[in-house]
Amino acid sequence: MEIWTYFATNILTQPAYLIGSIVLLGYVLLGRPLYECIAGFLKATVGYLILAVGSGGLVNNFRPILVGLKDRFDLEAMVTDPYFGQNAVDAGLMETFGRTFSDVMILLLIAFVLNILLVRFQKYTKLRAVFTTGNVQIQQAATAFWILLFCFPELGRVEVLVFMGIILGCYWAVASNLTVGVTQELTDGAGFAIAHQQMFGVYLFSTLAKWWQKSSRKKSGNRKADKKLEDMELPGFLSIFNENMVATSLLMLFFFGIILLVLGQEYLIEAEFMVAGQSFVFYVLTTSLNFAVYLAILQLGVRTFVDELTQSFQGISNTILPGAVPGIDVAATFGFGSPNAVTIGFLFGALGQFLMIILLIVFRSPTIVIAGFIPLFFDNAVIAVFSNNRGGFKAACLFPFLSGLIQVGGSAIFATWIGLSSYGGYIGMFDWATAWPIFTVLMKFFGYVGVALVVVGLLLIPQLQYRKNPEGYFLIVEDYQKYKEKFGDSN
Ligand code: ASC
Repeated sequence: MEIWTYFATNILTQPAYLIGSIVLLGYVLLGRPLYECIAGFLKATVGYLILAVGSGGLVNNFRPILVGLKDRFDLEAMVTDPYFGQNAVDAGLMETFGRTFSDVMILLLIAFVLNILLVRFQKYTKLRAVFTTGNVQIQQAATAFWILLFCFPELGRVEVLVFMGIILGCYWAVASNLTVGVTQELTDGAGFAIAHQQMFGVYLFSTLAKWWQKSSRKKSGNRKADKKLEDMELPGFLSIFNENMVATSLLMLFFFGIILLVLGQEYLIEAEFMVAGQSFVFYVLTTSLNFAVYLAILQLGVRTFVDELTQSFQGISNTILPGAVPGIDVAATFGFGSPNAVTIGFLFGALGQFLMIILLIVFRSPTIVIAGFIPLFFDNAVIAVFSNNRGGFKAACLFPFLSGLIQVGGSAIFATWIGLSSYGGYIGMFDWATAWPIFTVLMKFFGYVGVALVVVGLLLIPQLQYRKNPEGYFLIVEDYQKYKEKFGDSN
């Protein structure tokens, strides 16, 4: 157990080292010389750490600004953010259920091993993805623990671990597997899937985007599709938006300019965002431009490690886990497709979230939501990236907007029902405002039968995917170029 805890604390829950180790193992299995294995490990780990600097920079700079709205106006509100969600679970567990949760590492062991076994027995399970994003697994485990106690307050320690291990292990394997095809399509066969918190959302909106593209082709009669963001050339002064860094800077200046103005200089000084005497104009400018800075860092990180991962994973998928792909952080997709989609997704997601927050206030919802940065940005940006890739620019605007509405509406209703809202936070990510509430309804109303329904229902999903194209289902990960020749590049 000590060895496992050491591994889980330092590697499994630290994706940079987990991805680095996977690359190392992959190269060793490929029989590469030791110095190449070490170089691969270093490049992958450094690349992932760079990605973490980018995504951490975004989170640490922009989350406090959005949460500032709560302080500034003294609101009784719940923040939708995975870290706030985890804190809320910690704060409420003892009072609500008389429990503490210290078995996270054992839980991760059960779920991780189950995920690997499900992929190992792929012949029967049809599962292809191994979830490697340990930092989000912990947040999800905390929320799932609360949900399980809400459904089964009497459950003993061992039963909790077994149920959660099975449900989470299946969710990670199945939902990540759902994104394999669309991610191969986006990245032209980079050989990874998404392992994060909006995997059902990515699949849902990618499917809708494909359908949208088909119907807009039909309507136009001449097989003209909606344009993708990267194919649009804006004319005249608008052409400055063609350049991603300029577009991001201008749009964020507008977006955060308004929010910072609403917060006001006085509050910003009082809350120590600014120091007295500092120029407000330049503070707003620097803060907004930093968005483009961190985004550029994030994309550099992706470029640094994805190549290594793609090559080295062949070593693993040729030997110990045939037909497998690693599921990695959603931010890795921001290095593909149109970089402007990331910005567009964030803004339209914000529009949807803010509209739903206004509706909550108008209809006197018992729970008011403050939009947390992580669901707002990472969910909606990725939904836009995939929607744009399949459905074009309009889909990249509409779907994040819908997702924004759903994230806030779903989280407000669900967190109120299960009692987490009164502790100030909820994870708020797309799957946790949609799929998990459905699992919870099943378990709450059908008891153990409900648990079985969730597990069987999840395990059926890859079977249905496989049925749709048995010939291409494994080929898409084994040899994407061959897959494209056979089936075209849209699956
Ligand atoms: C999350 C979370 C983060 C970010 C990061 C995105 O859900 O907890 O820290 O998203 O994984 O790169």
